[in-house]
Amino acid sequence: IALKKSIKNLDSYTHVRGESVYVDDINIRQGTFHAVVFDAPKAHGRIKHIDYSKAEALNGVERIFTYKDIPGKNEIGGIIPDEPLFAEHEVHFWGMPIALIVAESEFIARKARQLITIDIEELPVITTAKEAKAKGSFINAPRSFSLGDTEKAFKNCEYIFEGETFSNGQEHLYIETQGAYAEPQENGNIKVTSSTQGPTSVQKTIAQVLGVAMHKIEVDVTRLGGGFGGKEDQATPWAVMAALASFHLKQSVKIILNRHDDLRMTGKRHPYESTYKIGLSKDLKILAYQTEFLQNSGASADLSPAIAERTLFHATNSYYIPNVTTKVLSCKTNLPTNTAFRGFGGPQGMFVIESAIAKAAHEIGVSASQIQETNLLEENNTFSYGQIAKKVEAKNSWNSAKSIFNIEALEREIHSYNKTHINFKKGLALMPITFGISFTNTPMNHARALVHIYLDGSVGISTAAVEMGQGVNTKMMQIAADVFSIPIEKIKIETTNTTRVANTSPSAASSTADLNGKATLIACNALLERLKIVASEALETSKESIVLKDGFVYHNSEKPKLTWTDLINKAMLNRVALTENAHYATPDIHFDKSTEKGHPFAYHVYGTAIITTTVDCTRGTYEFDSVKIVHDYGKSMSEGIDLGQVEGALIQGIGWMTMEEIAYNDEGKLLSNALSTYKVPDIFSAPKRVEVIPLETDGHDLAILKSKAVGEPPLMYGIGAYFALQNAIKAFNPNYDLEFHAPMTPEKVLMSLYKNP
Ligand code: LUZ
Ligand code: MOS
Repeated sequence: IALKKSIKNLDSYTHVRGESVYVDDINIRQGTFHAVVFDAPKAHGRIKHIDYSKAEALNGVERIFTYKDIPGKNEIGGIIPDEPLFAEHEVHFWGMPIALIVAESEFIARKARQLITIDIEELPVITTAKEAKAKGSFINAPRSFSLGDTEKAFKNCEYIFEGETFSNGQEHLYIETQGAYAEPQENGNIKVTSSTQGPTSVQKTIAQVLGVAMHKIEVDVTRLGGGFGGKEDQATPWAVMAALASFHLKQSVKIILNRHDDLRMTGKRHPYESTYKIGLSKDLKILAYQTEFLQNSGASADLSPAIAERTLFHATNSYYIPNVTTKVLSCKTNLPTNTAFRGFGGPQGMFVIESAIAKAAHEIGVSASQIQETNLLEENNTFSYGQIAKKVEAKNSWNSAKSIFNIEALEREIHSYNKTHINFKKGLALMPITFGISFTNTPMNHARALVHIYLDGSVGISTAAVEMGQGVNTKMMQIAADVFSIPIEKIKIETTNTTRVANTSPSAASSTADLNGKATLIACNALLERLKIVASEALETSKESIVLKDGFVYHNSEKPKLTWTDLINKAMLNRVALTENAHYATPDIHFDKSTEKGHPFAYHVYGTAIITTTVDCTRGTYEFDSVKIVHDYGKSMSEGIDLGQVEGALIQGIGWMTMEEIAYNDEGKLLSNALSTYKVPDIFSAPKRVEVIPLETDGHDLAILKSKAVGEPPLMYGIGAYFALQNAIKAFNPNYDLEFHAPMTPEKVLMSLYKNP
């Protein structure tokens, strides 16, 4: 069966019927308790006293758990052990968990929460990365990448520009909020259903907090209602809390954060304050580039060090710059611990280089696209981290976008529109992207698959992949269907479960389909080889002449000799193993942190977007007229799913750059704490037209069936939205002094339109 590239995400059938199961939909056991978190009402301070007595006395409250009830370690940090599950004597952010209230119902637990009183001696609050830097408040040591000799190169530059940029955080807004359900099993074992991207880290952390062996904890995931990185690390605490309560009470415990609690207690994309210095030659070659990124990490490390690292990896986006010095500081503040978010620090880095280019273009008096085009990455260029760029598609995607979408005509159209309109102005920007695929932490790049063929010929597959709407389960089915040449209906993807596939990396880094798909492919191919031997014996022919096609076994003729089910029956009678367990680890990748050089990425994904906008210059409001993209899918194995990823990521990127505005006050309290004050793009603010043309390329051998990773890269097309708006503002207000402070909200657009007129 040739791959059905037009396949739909198979989850869509249960989604539209409301039959898809999320944590909150599980049939709960009789006697299940419900839990609500009591959290810090101040961003920084010493806990003087907490009075739980009234809450404990409330009818229906079973028990309140604090750090004192932890039998193992009060520690949930991943990369650095600096994060308690429950605050002990100090609180470090507004929303930091202090206790877990367990009651007969969520309603009662919430009521009890209101009865708790707390006395906190307040300490100084840091909310910005700059303040943290000034006070020497850091998560870890700074990191720095360098290539060439930046200092010397600046001496030879015709133009040098310096400036500052800011990009704000971003709320994940997964539709399914954080949650978990813990059920006690016999012998003190616990099964936890979690809405997590990383079942193994949930399992490991529960074991650590409870002080038990990992094999006592089973973590199961059916699917997530969105993750976007927000559940790579931060699904863990809620699962640990449910497990802790279940451990003590010997009862099932369920916790589902409501939207308010989720918004207040969980971290977001990291805000970055950055400075840049860019140097260009007379013919617009970028000769030197220097940056310092201040990452607002929040109260503890979480994934911040890895995210900071990816900022450095993507600091030059799609450009070759021979002399680069980049530095990143992970700044410890009193905000909720910021975390993974689609792009993982890459977008933050790319926004700075695009800002530097926009600034240079403005000052020199050329268009930014001239500078972008002049510096696009070419084959065998070196990235600042030492990897040699291979199979580069930067120019190919750029030139294709320009010609396919007729950029000259678009530019002429905009020019004449702006000439004839006074109160409305249009702007256009091009946004090339280059994104590295692999976990930057090399040891994480592995996965396993467990494939059973049942005796009726149906197939069950378990992997480490977590389905979170991205369609990875459909891709796994396609792989098995392709290898066995059987219809997709014969294949089932099991839940992601730590007892079937152990020691897994999270579903993240756009790599889930590649890693788990390769493992599935290896397992299926091993079974196929075995089955071909069975067939060749049954048909008394050579193994090489056996072909499986469309559910039948053939050899040397058009007539099928056996059905797939006959073949499986014969294999059973011959006592041949119909189960295979396969392991895949990405070859060829390595990175040496002592030199900050290596070959960390299996491959890169490329593409170019052209974004156009119309600004209402009386109101500051805007629309995106169109986004036209040429994207490098490699050889897409599921065109609809991949297109969905591009569209979703693009709009999420535009939201980050233009309308999603996270606000904390100086005391560290989240102001944008509801969906009435935090706006994500809806159908009305989505671009009026989105066109995505696949770039014709060979794909890459390290991509599953040459179908390149698609989850994160297209988010960064959204960065172009900022610069399209800026160009429209410039058309109205030539005296506008460029600022690089995202998001570019309508308020900010309005102010910019009338600044120094
Ligand atoms: N998660 C992670 C990621 O742990 N390492 C990565 O390199 C990464 N990249 C993107 C998204 N999540
Ligand atoms: Mo992620 S930002 O969990 O790939």
